[in-house]
Amino acid sequence: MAQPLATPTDGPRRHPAWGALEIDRAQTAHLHLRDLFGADPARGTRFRVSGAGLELDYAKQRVTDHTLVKLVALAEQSGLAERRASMFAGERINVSEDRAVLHVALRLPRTAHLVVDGTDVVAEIHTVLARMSAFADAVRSGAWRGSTGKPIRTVINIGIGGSDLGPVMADAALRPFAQPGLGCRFVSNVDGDAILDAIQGLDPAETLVIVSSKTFTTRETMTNAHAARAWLVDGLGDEAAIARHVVAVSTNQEAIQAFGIAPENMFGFWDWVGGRYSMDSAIGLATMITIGPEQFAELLAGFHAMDDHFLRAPLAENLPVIMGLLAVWNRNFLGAHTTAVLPYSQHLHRFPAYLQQLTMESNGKHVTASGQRVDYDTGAIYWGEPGTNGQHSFYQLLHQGTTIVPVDLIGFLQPTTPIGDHNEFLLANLVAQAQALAFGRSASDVRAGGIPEHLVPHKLMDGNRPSSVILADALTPRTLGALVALYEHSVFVQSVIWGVDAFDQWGVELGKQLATTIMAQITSPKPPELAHDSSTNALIERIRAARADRR
Ligand code: G6Q
Repeated sequence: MAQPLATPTDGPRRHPAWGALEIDRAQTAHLHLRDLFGADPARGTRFRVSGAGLELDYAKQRVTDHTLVKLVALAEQSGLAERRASMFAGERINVSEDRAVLHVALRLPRTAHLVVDGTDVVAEIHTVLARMSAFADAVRSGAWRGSTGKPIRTVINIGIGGSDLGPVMADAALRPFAQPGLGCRFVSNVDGDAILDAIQGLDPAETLVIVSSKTFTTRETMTNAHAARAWLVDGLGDEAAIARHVVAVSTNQEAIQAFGIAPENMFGFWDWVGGRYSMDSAIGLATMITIGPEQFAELLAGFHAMDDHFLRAPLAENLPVIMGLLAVWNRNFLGAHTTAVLPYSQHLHRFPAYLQQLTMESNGKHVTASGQRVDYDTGAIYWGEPGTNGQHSFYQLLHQGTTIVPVDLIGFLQPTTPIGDHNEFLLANLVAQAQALAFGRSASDVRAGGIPEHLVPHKLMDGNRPSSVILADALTPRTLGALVALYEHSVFVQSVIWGVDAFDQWGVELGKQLATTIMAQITSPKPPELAHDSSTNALIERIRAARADRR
């Protein structure tokens, strides 16, 4: 029989508030959201916090005032304020990789100072931002010419994971701010279809490729970058043309030079920027070219406003803190395995995918920062789609399925571009979903509608399903920055409570290593000696046979 897990000494069970929350959970388990609202008519206006232009309504979460007090106590006992201070000061809080975690520095104003290891990182950041701005302006204005003298009409960003998901998400989110006539395409997957689709119909003479890779060694990105390079050289008939058509965003200057990109066409960042926290670094170059340096500065200002709120607001009035604590409550005390993020905004259609990396790569951990196995659940599975589309697909399970799925509903009070009553219809649906999830429909309500008795069980809805509503005025660069920073810090809060390192990602290594070996075996001219398990051996043989047939 498996041994029960020992309780890690740096996990949350050591805090009195954890035990108090377990008692709270037992004492409040019978309460329905109908009871909580019935007992407190002011709940809808009291359970709200706002900051950095965002409002969080968490009245429909299954918490009482007592629960909230204990959750805040858990944050205090976990040393959240101290951990937060350490992050903002540039201490090496990514312990397993021995690195500082300083994405918050990327959005500090030019006038700020932050000295890390003897260097003022703010000055360095603004030097890169200034170079990015000059380049973005040149591309946007047409001053930057391709090798044949034509201006750039399309940018292709080649990157994967943290070097792709943020720019892709922002490109969709900020479409109304994009410069007309200047398109942006993204290639991440090593599937040849991805790069072939991206170059489809493009003139190399009017195309700029940004190779975005922190390490500049990622196999997918390098494979796609070489394919793009070959397409450019082939189309422009000249190796030297690369200088006008390929730039790089990376921390690895040597590898960039080896690729043939001149240092002046490289935009750098630092090892203290984690991939999934990098959309506001030079990795945002494609975003900056699309929306322009001024709007990019707005994006950074939104991030910074939320950083400031996170740093200064009291824990009980702090948006990321409240969101992070509610996530812990739902995960560890209500047993929720997943969380759905449902933006009522078509332009945020890639936001759930972006958040999947941010949340799951950060907190999908099985050991604490000191390496002890956890004996409690950590990061939930995040997923989602825009509303109202999701309502016509998976919401059935949210309302009547046998598993509890807390949801974040995100809405904007003003449409980016008004058209009829579309935005009101969107928001009416957002509000209705939160209401239906919370209060459901009782059997007597169903019967009151004159429904045949055999349909009553099908039509009743238990309700008591937790949700939060996040509202902002409009989806602007500033709002987007604040929204991303809200989730970044909420993820950080959860990691502090769980005692895990939110900034490493060792779990992605094994698959990459195995793929290298398997790739060599698939492409080996001689039949390789396969010493894997029988399933893996058979799959490799099958792929080799198909490859041989193709030749
Ligand atoms: C993010 C991860 C990962 C990374 C990609 C791309 O936090 O580290 O998603 O961003 O693997 O890495 P490169 O930017 O080095 O190509």
